[in-house]
Amino acid sequence: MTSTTKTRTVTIGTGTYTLEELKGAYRRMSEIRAFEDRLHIENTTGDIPGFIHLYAGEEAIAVGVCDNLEHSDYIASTHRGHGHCLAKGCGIRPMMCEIFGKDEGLCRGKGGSMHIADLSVGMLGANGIVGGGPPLVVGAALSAQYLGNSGVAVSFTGDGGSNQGLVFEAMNMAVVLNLPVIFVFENNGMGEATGAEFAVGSGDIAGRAAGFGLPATVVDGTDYFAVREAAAAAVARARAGEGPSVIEATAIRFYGHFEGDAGLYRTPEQLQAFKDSRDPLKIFRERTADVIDVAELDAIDEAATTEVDTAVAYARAAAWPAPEQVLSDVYASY
Ligand SMILES: Cc1ncc(C[n+]2csc(CCOP(=O)(O)OP(=O)(O)O)c2C)c(N)n1
Repeated sequence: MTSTTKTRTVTIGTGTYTLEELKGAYRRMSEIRAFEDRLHIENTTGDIPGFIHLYAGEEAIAVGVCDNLEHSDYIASTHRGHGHCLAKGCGIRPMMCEIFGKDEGLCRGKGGSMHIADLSVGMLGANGIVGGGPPLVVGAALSAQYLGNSGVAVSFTGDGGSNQGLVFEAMNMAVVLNLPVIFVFENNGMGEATGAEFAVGSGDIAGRAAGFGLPATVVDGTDYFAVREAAAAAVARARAGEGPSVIEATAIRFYGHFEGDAGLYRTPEQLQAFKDSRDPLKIFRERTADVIDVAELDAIDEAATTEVDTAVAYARAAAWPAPEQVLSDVYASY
């Protein structure tokens, strides 16, 4: 790492960042962590309708990718979508209202955790259909290519989702049409309770890209800088009209598959060892230890917790959708 106080920029890996950019990246990861840690507790009250799947442990993937994107670019998420939403710019309060089913939620309380969408920031939606994101971003990228606006579209898909047939169709079509797409595979080693080493044939998700003629990179998804650099290269390639690519990012999810999962497929000791060695926030702190004071990062954590506390209180007190809204937004209108 090198730094200059004159320009206030820091070089980490092959990237150069201002201190404000670094603190912003940490803040976004910290907000995701605070959001998910709080939902883990809130869910036990029974006041959250539907299932929730928490993203803690994978923060560096969403933030490392989305820090290369503009609001005019598109992402398509998964059932584990809160981190992607926050990283792409969805607000903490309207997301919390959505998860609590309230009228001020991003989808007026009708989507809930697994269907949050906010087109104003290019967030096409969380998705209960495993493997559903890649075909969506192929469509979004086709529109960007047609309009010639240099937009890119990114899908996030799990290791389990990587085995879905429509993912392969989407990859093939992206190559055939030379679309500005990045397929990000979040390999957290588990699809529900099934290990990726059992369910992923060959065990090599990124290796499958070669079959479509797609460039692919494998990165440590717990290292913000590794993800950020890999995504920067893929985004630059897509914006330059050089076509789609694949990133496989490895990480560990810190909570169960869904809230309520007994998690019997890993011991508390194994989980603790993962948390000790593969926590993206801790790793970010280590990599920036020479340039950012610990106290500043602690203050960012505290502010994130306070913002989430405020959002929960707001969402709990917020109004339910009016009964007459039940059929609004059910069908698209043009
Ligand atoms: C098409 C489809 N098949 C099965 C499911 C049930 N399901 C929900 S999440 C999940 C596991 C997904 O694992 P992975 O893609 O690795 O994502 P992770 O949960 O690890 O983030 C499955 C099988 C579903 N929602 N959609």
